[in-house]
Amino acid sequence: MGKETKELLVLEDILGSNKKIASSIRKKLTENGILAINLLSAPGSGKTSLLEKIGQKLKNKHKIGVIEGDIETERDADRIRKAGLPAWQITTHGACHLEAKMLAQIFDQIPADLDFLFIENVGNLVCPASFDLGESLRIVLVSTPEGDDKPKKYPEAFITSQVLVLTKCDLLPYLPFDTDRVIKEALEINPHLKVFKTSATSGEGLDELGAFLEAELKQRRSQHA
Ligand SMILES: Nc1nc2c(ncn2[C@@H]2O[C@H](COP(=O)(O)OP(=O)(O)O)[C@@H](O)[C@H]2O)c(=O)[nH]1
Ligand SMILES: [Mg+2]
Repeated sequence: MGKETKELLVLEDILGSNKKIASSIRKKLTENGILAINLLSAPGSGKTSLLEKIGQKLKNKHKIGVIEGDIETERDADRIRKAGLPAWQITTHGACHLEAKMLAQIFDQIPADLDFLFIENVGNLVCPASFDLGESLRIVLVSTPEGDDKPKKYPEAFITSQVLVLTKCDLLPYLPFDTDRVIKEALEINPHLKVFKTSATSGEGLDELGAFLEAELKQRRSQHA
């Protein structure tokens, strides 16, 4: 067997076992009526800031938990706790993405009566796209300073997501970022993407995103009932 074939078989094995664990996580979350949301994007694109703000909006009406994925440190979980939300940090010690087995290890700490479970993946637009975590909704974020050429360079993240959130839209007056181009490219890759333009700084688009998430929760619960 050639080296490349062996590598492919190992990868298929890892993805296969990840899929099994993810399916059992999804089953438990769905049974408990929890909407789990996996956030994918490059480092620094505004995942934690968005969660701080959207979490504060939703927490008056809903029970929320946040899983934070990072290579090292508890920094993002600390930020989320400061925003008044419970958070669990997973440190991957080098791995560039979260895997379902990492969630399974802390799963018994997650309250069964949550409404929303947000999962902030490791900052990376590539590897996290291949690993199902048992979520019911996947959000890909693109921040305006990253440039408007990203969807076709990193298609997998856009193909596997249901929602595209453009972040840091308050910076648009200062950047050569063509919002229409990004949305057009993203929709060419995945026509089903629901798109939101947001800013954690100005608050733009957060009410709309919050209302969408609440509607998704309601719809999925009624489907499962
Ligand atoms: N101007 C602006 N800066 C933002 C916004 N959201 C986040 N940032 C800044 O971008 C940097 C990275 O944000 P962070 O939430 O840590 O990104 P993450 O690595 O994806 O979690 C921080 O310095 C934030 O203050 C935004 O909406 N507008
Ligand atoms: Mg973060």
